[in-house]
Amino acid sequence: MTVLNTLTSKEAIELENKYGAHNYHPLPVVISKGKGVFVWDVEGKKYYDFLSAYSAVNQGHCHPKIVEAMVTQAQTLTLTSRAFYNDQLGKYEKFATDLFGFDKLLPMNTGAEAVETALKIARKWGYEVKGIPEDKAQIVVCENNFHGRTTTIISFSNDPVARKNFGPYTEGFIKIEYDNLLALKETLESNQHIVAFLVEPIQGEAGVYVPSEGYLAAAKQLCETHNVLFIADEVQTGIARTGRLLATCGNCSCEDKNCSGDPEVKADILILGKALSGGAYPVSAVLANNSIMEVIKPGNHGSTFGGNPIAAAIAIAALEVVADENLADNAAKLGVIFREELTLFCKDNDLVDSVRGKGLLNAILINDSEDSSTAWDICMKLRDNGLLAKPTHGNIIRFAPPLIINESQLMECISIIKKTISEF
Ligand code: IF1
Repeated sequence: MTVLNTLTSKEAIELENKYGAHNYHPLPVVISKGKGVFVWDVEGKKYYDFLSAYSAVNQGHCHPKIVEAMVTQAQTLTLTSRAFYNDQLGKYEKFATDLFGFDKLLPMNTGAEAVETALKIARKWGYEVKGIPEDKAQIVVCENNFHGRTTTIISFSNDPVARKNFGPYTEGFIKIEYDNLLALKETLESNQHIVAFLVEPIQGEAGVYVPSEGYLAAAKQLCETHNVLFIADEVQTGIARTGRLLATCGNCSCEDKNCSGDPEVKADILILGKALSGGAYPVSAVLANNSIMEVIKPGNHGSTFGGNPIAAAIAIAALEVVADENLADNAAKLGVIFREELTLFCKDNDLVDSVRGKGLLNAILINDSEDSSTAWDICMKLRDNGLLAKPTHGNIIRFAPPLIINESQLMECISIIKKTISEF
């Protein structure tokens, strides 16, 4: 059988169903082109993208500056492995460490790999700097976390779908309630072997759960008191998504125009992925200061593709776009409008319970049971009306457009969302 260039949506879906593993349940739409905030399906229908590849495409689809960096580098040098130096990686490491305010960066490819990297660094730091006895290191994590899908990461997930029948599980993790400072305090006080606290500044997969004001700063303070590393997983919240360059902005040098970061919350280990590449390429990174990062020695960790020249060139361009186009400010400003408009809508609509989020990472709660199909049905109708979004946890719909969206586009999308839901 020949795989034709021009498939219909139906044919493309059938191919994936037949020849691909069924590890996803996609919305039935087959996208073949993207530009800015829009994507087009193979039949030429245009949609607003309100998922942004799970926040990887913050800079918008096929951003010309990112594509240009990618193509130019692809025509020059793609991969050397880390057995040799390449002329792009150092430039990128300097650029990113200056921007985020850390001494060093360790480059990887996917978010899960970067999380794994952070866990390894924290454990090694625990043994070699903190003086934890061999094999006793513990890392505190939060209930309902999402940090990726490797065997170790799913070991500390409490989502049965992600976890069941993938054991035996990796040891060394203590789970506490998210947004609960007392739980963190008691755990840190009662266990001398804790090396790190791993946390999402906003829990994405859990349904865009924003913690109480001051939670992260106080958690960081508790970690400092107990000589425990505060690891921020900003794979999803980072790169301007929540209205600042980072949700845990620390003393990064991202300039006032892009950042109103809370100076009290600076991670000891920062994990980035997704929009670090603007969605053009898998690029992830772990950042830390020398006192932590220097526990990693040659041979301790790495990846064939991590730090490759294409990734480095793309990441610089992707970060420049965030600053050049004031994406953090735009996300902050439009996020306020989005939540105001939908909060008003909730008041007269019984189907939408509430809206929550920060910047342009938002979700609505559908007033129906978790196992109902209402949120899915709404997403199908949104699709028909030209807007793509996806439910999470059954009754929650996440809305995360590219951060380059403008106010009139956002208003149009808000009216599509209102009209669609009103029809239910
Ligand atoms: C999927 C959600 C988003 C992440 C955080 C690490 C990773 C992720 C905070 C791993 C990945 C994804 C992956 C995705 C669904 C998704 C997601 F629905 F689960 F919550 F973004 F909204 N840390 N998040 O959110 O990064 O290895 O995937 O590059 O399809 O599994 P990765």
